[in-house]
Amino acid sequence: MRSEPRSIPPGIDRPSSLLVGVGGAGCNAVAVSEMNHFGIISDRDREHHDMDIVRITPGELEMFRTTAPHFLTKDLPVVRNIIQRIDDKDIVFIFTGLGGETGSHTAPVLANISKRRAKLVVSIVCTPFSVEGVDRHKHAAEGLIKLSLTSDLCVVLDNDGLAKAAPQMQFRKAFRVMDQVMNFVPNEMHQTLTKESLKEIREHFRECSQCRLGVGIGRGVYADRMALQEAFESPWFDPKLDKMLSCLALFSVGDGQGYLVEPMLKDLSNRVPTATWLYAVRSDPALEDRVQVTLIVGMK
Ligand SMILES: Nc1nc2c(ncn2[C@@H]2O[C@H](COP(=O)(O)OP(=O)(O)OP(=O)(O)O)[C@@H](O)[C@H]2O)c(=O)[nH]1
Ligand SMILES: [Mg+2]
Repeated sequence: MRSEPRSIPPGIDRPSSLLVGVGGAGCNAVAVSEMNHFGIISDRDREHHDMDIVRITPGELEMFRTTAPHFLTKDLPVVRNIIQRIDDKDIVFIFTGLGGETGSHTAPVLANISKRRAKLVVSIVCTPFSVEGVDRHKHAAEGLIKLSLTSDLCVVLDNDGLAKAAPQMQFRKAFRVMDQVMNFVPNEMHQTLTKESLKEIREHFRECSQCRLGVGIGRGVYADRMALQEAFESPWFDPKLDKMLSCLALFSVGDGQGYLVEPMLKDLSNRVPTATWLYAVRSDPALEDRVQVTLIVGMK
């Protein structure tokens, strides 16, 4: 049965948000953010980031790998250390590259700790390139199962999507692009959601195990169609239409472009009549005559 998209009531009470990068990739991705952030990295990782860092010892990492997140107690110094940083935040965004040991095994622990304190826990993860080897994929698969159980939303971006879109791109460049794309989620959610809406968002995605991300920008006469087309053709946007369950559309519109939202909502319900859509709109004069749409699509 088809349902009309529901608007998140606009408000001025913005949530307090915190980004946490876990492991080398996660820290690289949060490092480009202007939002409040810190990193969690293992002792053996020699990378230096110009940010607040919590170090994990090999013993702690082994405990995270072998213990279900909800069995870890807050008596552990490292857990207390993390709690201190996330206490009183409304949304905790967790960034990690699955496949390494630190990110794959620590991110679910962090999500579990955050879920008891924050109103919303959103994980944004990338999965390894196919060529990265069996061990990486094994850690990634283990981490993803735990993370989708412990996060309210778990947005998964497959690195292979980027390889398909730009096959000649070097790993290092591809990672920098991925860092930017991952940041769309906190940037847009922080600026469009209100504190009061977070409970509704959490309920909306309750039945979804994973989410996909599509981002598009349009301008000119067909700005609305262009933006949606681009979002649906994003390299990381591969959900099967019949598996799309609960979706969130975040629109940013330039001056005087607000009238484009309604046709875009119609288009969305026509493309995926079986999904339930929530949406929010913000105006951003810097976009001028452009309109940007960010789709977070939850799947069964
Ligand atoms: N977006 C992004 N992804 C990366 C980057 N570096 C690595 N990756 C991806 O993230 C996965 C995990 O790598 P790391 O972050 O180095 O692993 P880690 O969590 O630090 O774990 P260990 O080093 O094994 O303790 C890799 O398999 C790559 O697919 C990066 O700078 N940015
Ligand atoms: Mg590492």
